[in-house]
Amino acid sequence: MTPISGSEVTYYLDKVPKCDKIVPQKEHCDSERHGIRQLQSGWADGPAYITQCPIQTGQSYVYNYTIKGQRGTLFWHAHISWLRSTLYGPLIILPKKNVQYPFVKPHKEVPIIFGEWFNSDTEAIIAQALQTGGGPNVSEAYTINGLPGPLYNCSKKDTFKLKVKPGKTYLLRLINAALNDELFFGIANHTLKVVEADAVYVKPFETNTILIAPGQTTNVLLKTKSHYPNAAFFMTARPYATGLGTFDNTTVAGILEYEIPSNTHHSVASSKKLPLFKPTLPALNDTSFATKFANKLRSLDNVQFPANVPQKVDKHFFFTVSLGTNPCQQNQTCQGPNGTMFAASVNNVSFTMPTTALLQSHFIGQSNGVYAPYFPSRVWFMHCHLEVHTSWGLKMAWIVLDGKLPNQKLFPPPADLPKC
Ligand SMILES: [Cu+2]
Repeated sequence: MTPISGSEVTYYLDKVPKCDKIVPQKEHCDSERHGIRQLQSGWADGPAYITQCPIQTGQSYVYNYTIKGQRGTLFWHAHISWLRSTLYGPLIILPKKNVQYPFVKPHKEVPIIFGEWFNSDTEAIIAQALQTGGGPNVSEAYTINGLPGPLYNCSKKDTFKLKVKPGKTYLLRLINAALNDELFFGIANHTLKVVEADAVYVKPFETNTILIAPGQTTNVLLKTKSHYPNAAFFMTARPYATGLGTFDNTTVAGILEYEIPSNTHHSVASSKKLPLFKPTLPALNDTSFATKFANKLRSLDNVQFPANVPQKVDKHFFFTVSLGTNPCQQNQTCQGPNGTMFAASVNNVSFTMPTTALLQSHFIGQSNGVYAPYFPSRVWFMHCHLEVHTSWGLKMAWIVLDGKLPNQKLFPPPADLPKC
């Protein structure tokens, strides 16, 4: 499989509605703009069989929605089965014109998107796992901007290189688009300043390593060394894993390279022999680091960017999220723990995908057997972003009824919404 490197889509805030267009190559597909608040545009949210039927083979579909009150790094990805393994890209919302970042203006902005590389078809991998009940085969490599880097066999020429100038500040927009793995990331001999997470500004803090879960984004400032360092620096990512299952225990590396100053006498040859430093990442199961890192994330909460969280709770919900097993069917042998089948659930229910989109089937009024009791005005898919857990059933749908106010109602679906 060949990863499709994401084309960069830039959105400006609060202007005319913008669209993005996903053209699937060979399989049924649909895509989600991960993290966009779809205000009265729930039909454009994307998850297959939740807010729409999949885009059929050879077809394209244009999503039409307006972004309001959001800016930062998000990403878009396919949202059916495991197709997002190759179909994803950055979605960058710039601040409104003349609105500054709440941090130093970067010299340059660079999206860095982590992916997961499989040598075989990911649809076959998950189909096999669901049949046998065992854990799916793990990926062969991780990638940075589609490139696995020199720590894998024969991949030296497929290395992401970030060329920088001394004494500048770079904004790295980190996105974890891997399917199943939380990742540590660091750059040798450099400190990162975290300034944003999931398109929300945070209280800046410095760290050598960041931890980023699949589906998350983190913006960091990288201040380069004041002088040409006569060295190059690996930037590496590898998983944080504490479970019992198997996982891809490999390391992806890119290289941070300083531009050779024009007033010095470094030849091209000598630049190739530069020492290459490697970052030290936490141990694979360093939960103490993970906890400390998560505890540092605080909203910026200043006058310009207040943390306006709801202070009054109208209704409390209680959820249990679990990873467990189902018994093996008779006359079958299963490859889950002790001959069982892996399963996951929310409130002890493993969600089974419907065959018609929940939102659509309802709105059209054909809810026989698909969705019966009420009129769901909006449907939001809540699921684990470790895709294997979602496949095992760790997913559910929220149904939001129409409110009394005009802006609390769902519009009719777009006329060209794909059909099941
Ligand atoms: Cu997502």
